[in-house]
Amino acid sequence: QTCILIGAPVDSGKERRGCLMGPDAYRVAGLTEALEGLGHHVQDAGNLRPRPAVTPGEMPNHVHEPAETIGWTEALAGAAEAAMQEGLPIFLGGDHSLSLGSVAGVAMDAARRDRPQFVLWLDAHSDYHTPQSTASGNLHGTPLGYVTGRDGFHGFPEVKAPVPEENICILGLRSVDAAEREVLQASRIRYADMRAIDEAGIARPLAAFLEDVAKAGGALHVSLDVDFLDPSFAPAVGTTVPGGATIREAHLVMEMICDSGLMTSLDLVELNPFLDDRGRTAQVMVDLTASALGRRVFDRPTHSFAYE
Ligand code: DIR
Ligand code: MN
Ligand code: MN
Ligand code: MN
Repeated sequence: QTCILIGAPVDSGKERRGCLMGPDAYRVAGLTEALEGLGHHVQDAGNLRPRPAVTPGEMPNHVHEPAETIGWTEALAGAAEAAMQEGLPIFLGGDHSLSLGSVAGVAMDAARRDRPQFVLWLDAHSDYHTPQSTASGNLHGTPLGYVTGRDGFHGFPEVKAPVPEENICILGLRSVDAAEREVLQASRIRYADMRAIDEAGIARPLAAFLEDVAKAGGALHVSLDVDFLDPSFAPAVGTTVPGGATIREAHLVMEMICDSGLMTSLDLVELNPFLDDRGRTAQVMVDLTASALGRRVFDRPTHSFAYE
């Protein structure tokens, strides 16, 4: 298959700088070579630039750099929708605010094809804030709020194809703000926090979700935040939270995604190469991407979504 690498050096979604170096770190870590080695055709589209910053409408004062994030959202939504015609886009972040645009754009493409859009969110955080509910003012905590059509994103492009809450699954949660917890629990978004994963394993909730995507004939966007992973082997992220997914849990998720054949687009987000240790986090992210796109030890002769 054709993989389209879209560099998105977005750094406006939070205070701490450095994610703008992410796209080049993935290139240096050998993403193209890894995917070509698996037989894919790789097209590196280079790095995107944001549309000129526009003054947002009513935005709470503590919201950090809304104008720049609006510019990125416009650019990314357009690029995402266009890339879906050509192959499987891989968005090289950049912080997680890039997903306001990437998810909005791929969902537009799915809507035009009359396919339901599904989203798998691999993250320590639920990223379900609005500009009104965020305490930090960091818009990297808002992409799921935006793409589901929550109110308050004044000045952002209108979300023409909102993703239904029940089509979203979050795995890896261990840091959920009070204001998000209430709305998340009241929503139809499904999620497994790290305790649930400890108790039942990560394969069960993922298999159940993939089965629903398959039954619905859906398009599947996967959004992989570096902080989904335990910081002991993925330290290059501004918001480390101990107790994350192990390297094997993360590879299992990617291998199951690959076996399902359902993934249609992918975000790699929150890598901050300035905080990395000899490139090891970038390398782990490249290896996980390779697992999602076919790297394996042995083929599994039959695959099933059932983990009963
Ligand atoms: C936090 C951090 N919940 C916030 N969010 C992060 O600022 O709203 N998401 N790091 O991945
Ligand atoms: Mn900033
Ligand atoms: Mn995130
Ligand atoms: Mn996170």
